[in-house]
Amino acid sequence: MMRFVPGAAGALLLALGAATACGAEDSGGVAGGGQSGVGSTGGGGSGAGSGSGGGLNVGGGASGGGTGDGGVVTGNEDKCDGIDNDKNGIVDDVDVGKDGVCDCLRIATLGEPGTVGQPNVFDAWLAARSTYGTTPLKDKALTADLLKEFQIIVSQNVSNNHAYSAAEVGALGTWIKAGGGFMTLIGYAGPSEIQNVNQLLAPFGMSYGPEQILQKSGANTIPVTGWVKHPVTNGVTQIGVDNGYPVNGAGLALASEQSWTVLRAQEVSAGKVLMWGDEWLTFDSEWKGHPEYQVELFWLNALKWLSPANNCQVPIPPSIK
Ligand SMILES: [Ca+2]
Ligand SMILES: [Ca+2]
Ligand SMILES: [Ca+2]
Repeated sequence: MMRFVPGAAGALLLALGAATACGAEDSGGVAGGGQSGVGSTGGGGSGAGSGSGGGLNVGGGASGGGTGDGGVVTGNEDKCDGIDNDKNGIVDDVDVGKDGVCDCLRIATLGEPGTVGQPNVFDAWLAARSTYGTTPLKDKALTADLLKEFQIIVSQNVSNNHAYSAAEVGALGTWIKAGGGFMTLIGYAGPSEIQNVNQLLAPFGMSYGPEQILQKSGANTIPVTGWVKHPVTNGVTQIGVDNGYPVNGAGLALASEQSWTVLRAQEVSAGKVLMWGDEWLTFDSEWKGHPEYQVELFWLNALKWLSPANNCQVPIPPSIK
C-alpha cells in the first residue's frame, strides 16, 4: 500500500482521518484510558471471533478469540468506539485479522526512522495490522494536547529534533503516569544522539550510556542472548543489534549481551517505560533474514505490555514464534 512512499504523510493523513471519525477520546491522559470499570471481568465467552481478513495483509490468521489475558477471552470486539462492547473488562479489544496487534491501537513515533534498512518495516507492519497505523510526530513540540490521543509513543532518532524543554519532558512524564506506554530506540548516530532522548528519560532515572556497544563485524547483527523472564521477553531468545548504546539506570534489566544491558522496563504509576539499546529491530534485514531472531514476537509483546491493561489488549497468535 502507501506505506512505502517516502515520508509518512500518508500515514499521518490516515491517522488524522481515523481520529476524526472515531473521536471517542476522553479528556486528559491517555487515549481510552478512562474506560476502566465498564463491565465485569471474566464475562468471557461470547463473540465467536468470526472472519478473517478485513483487507488486512496478515500472516497469522488463527481462529477465534484467545485467552491468555488472565483467563479473559479477548480480541472479539469489532468496534473502536471507546466502549467495552462485549463486556469482558477490556475496552476495544479488536483484532479482526487475529494478528496480535490491536486494530484500535493509537501509536505515534518521535523523530526519524533509521536509514540502514529498507523502508521502515515497523511502520509498514503496523499499518497492515491496525486501523490507524503509526502517526509520525517527528519534531513536534510535546504537549498534553498532542499526546493525549495516543496509547503508545516510540522514540526513534530524536537527535536531530529540537532540544526538548523541561515543559515538554513534563508533559510526556504526565502522559506516561496517566497510563501511556513510552518506548525508546537508539543507535542511529554517534554518541551525542543520546542527549535528547536522555532528556525525556531523565525523570524516570533511566538513560543511555555513551559507549558504542556490540558492533557487528561481518554482515550479521550481534545476537542478544541473555533474556530475563517478563511479558516483554516471553518466547524471545535472540534479537540482533549493531552499534547500540547501553541501557542504564532504573527499571528491570531484561536483556543483556557481553555484560551490557540492552533492555529495561519500568512501570511508572499507571504507565510504562521500555528502553531498547539499538534500532535494528526496525529494519527488514532483522525481520526477514534471521529466522533465529524473534523480532515480530518481541514487538507484539512490547506493544501489548505498553498498552493500558484494560484497553486494546488482544491475544498474541501462538503461530508467531
Ligand atoms: Ca471488550
Ligand atoms: Ca469497542
Ligand atoms: Ca490487528
